[in-house]
Amino acid sequence: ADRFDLRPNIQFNTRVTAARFLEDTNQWEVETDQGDRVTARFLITGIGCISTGNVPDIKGLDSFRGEWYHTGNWPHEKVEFAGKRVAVIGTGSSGVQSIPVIAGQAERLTVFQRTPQYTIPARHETVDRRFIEEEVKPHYDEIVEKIKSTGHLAVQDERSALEVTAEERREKYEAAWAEGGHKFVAASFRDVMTDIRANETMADFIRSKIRKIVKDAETLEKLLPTEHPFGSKRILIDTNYFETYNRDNVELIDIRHSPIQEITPIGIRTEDQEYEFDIIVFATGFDAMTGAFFKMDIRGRNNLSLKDKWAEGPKTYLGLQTAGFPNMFMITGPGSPSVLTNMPVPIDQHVEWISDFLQYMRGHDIETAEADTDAETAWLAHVNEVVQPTVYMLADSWYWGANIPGKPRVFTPYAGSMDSYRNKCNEVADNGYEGFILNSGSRGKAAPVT
Ligand code: NA7
Repeated sequence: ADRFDLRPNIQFNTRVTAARFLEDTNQWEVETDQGDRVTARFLITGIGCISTGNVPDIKGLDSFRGEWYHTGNWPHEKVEFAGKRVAVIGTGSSGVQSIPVIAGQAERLTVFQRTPQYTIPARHETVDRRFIEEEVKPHYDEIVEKIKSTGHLAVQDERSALEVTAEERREKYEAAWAEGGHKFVAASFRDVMTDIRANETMADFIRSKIRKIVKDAETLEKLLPTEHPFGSKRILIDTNYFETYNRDNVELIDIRHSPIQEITPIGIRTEDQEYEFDIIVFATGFDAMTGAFFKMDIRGRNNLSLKDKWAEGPKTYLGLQTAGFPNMFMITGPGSPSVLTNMPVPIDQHVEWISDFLQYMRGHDIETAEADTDAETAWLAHVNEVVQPTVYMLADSWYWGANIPGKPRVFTPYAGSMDSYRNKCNEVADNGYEGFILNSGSRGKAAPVT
């Protein structure tokens, strides 16, 4: 912020509560919780895809006498787990990554699991200076280019997992497991995310690893993921997750078979039993993709609220704009690759694409740009089409909004490749921003640009 002298352009500790498009002046009026009322020609949201925490509506939470936290809203002060009986609800990324850490500090940890997960060792390690100086800096441009096109540096094996021998497959998976991280999939066979039989070879391999790690037979049985394909929910990476269940102070409760009934003043009661806790940690995820939008009252033309427009699921053109909301752009909005690729990549691409569009508008005397409804409908159909051949179809996940009761079941991110998405955006720009209605003219008297 200091290097680029950005501080004068940033207002800290401020929450936007509402934004309204004023049709007579073609301006956005933005309201904040600090009492500001600001007008601007453009409204660009960079509010994150997974930034609104979801604490499930479990009966009795108000009555709990201990402390409780949500992983997405963690306090800045240290939470003291030592000597405490702790519950963690949820085993997504936040669960599998916090469980080993909490287990190392708490007197006793009880994990409430709804769905067993596949997770890959992260193998985090210190990056040494020699690696940065000799292997990264001299190849910086090359690395950036590669990441821009695919989202990662891994080289995918162009073969099918099914066309190699079982021995070759095992060797490849073993090497990838030893290296760890998301490369496990990115550097694997081309069809593990699209062919269920290929996918099953990988799922089997991970289950064999879990079997080797977890010692207690009953706990192992609960931990084995069998009901959804690998990668159909967000792929997780962890440090010592499965190993944690070998500790004496850790217990796993399967709430798929014995659901949580209520939270009591002293703990959690499932169908079978009541457990006592000092601290409950909700690792229960987020109201993803749309939650942060709906926390603001955003209104476009004709006072149409975004919440009403998206009541059946978000509708966007390229995940960059939504029809009826002129000059409002979304960075990594619903319908763009966002969370399905390495986040800095789609953010970077959107920021550059939007900046170019704003310059184009300035250069061509365009007052407002807004997505055309037909283009939006066609894009939505395309987003639905590209997810069909993928394993994402085969599980409930936050990609579908399935973790929030009552949320429409719609696949929100764009499941095509980053490369094809980038090409499409570039093509739209090269064709004079086709699919956008561009109006020129003086304020309030917008006329279509021919
Ligand atoms: P996730 O991936 O949405 O995981 C949430 C976990 O909480 C998951 O295991 C859910 O089980 C469980 N959950 C959600 N609601 C409930 C209720 N009501 N009762 C019991 N269990 C519940 O969120 P994370 O924070 O872990 O990760 C989000 C992203 O952040 C992640 O993908 C990374 O990109 C970083 P389920 O699987 O739905 O049965």
